[in-house]
Amino acid sequence: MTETAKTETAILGGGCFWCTEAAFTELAGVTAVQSGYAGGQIANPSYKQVCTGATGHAEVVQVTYRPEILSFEDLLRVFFTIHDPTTLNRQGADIGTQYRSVIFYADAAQKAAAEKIIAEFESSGAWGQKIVTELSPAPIFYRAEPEHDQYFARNPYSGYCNAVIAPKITKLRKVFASRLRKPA
Ligand code: MHO
Repeated sequence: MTETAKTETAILGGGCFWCTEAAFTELAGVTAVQSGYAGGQIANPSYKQVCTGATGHAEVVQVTYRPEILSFEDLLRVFFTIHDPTTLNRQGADIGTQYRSVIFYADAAQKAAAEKIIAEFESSGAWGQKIVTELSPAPIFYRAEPEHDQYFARNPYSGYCNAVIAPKITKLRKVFASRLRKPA
């Protein structure tokens, strides 16, 4: 009889979800990454609605991971490396509350871990400025439309993917080489 491996989930917003989905998918210990929306005022928002910034949702990913392989703290270290947590409601050219940096924590342990890793990155001076990442209890997560699934994998040469996502993936592979999933 095989035992089902224990998994946990985290909801993280680090700007455009095509980017964060692509990055987290590369990590060993991550079993699923789903793009979606969280933290806004209406139920079942569409991409078009979220893009206006008017609904209050952030673009997020729901990451399912095996904590004995990848701890929540290590997942956050990746999170704080692959997006800029110092620009309020903005990632590069993407501007608006839908691109805010946010950790929607599932419980008190995730909240405490988030506070710890934020302090770690602030004191290391990695970003040189104050971290503005929002920390809020996890609200309802709404899946994004299927056309956003594996967006980078399916559209690697589109202008945005090439200009914005590819450099993040390059950084991830360099900084977290030892944490990448082994090729199948
Ligand atoms: N500014 C980009 C963002 C993509 S992202 C999934 C675009 O509109 O293509 O929000």
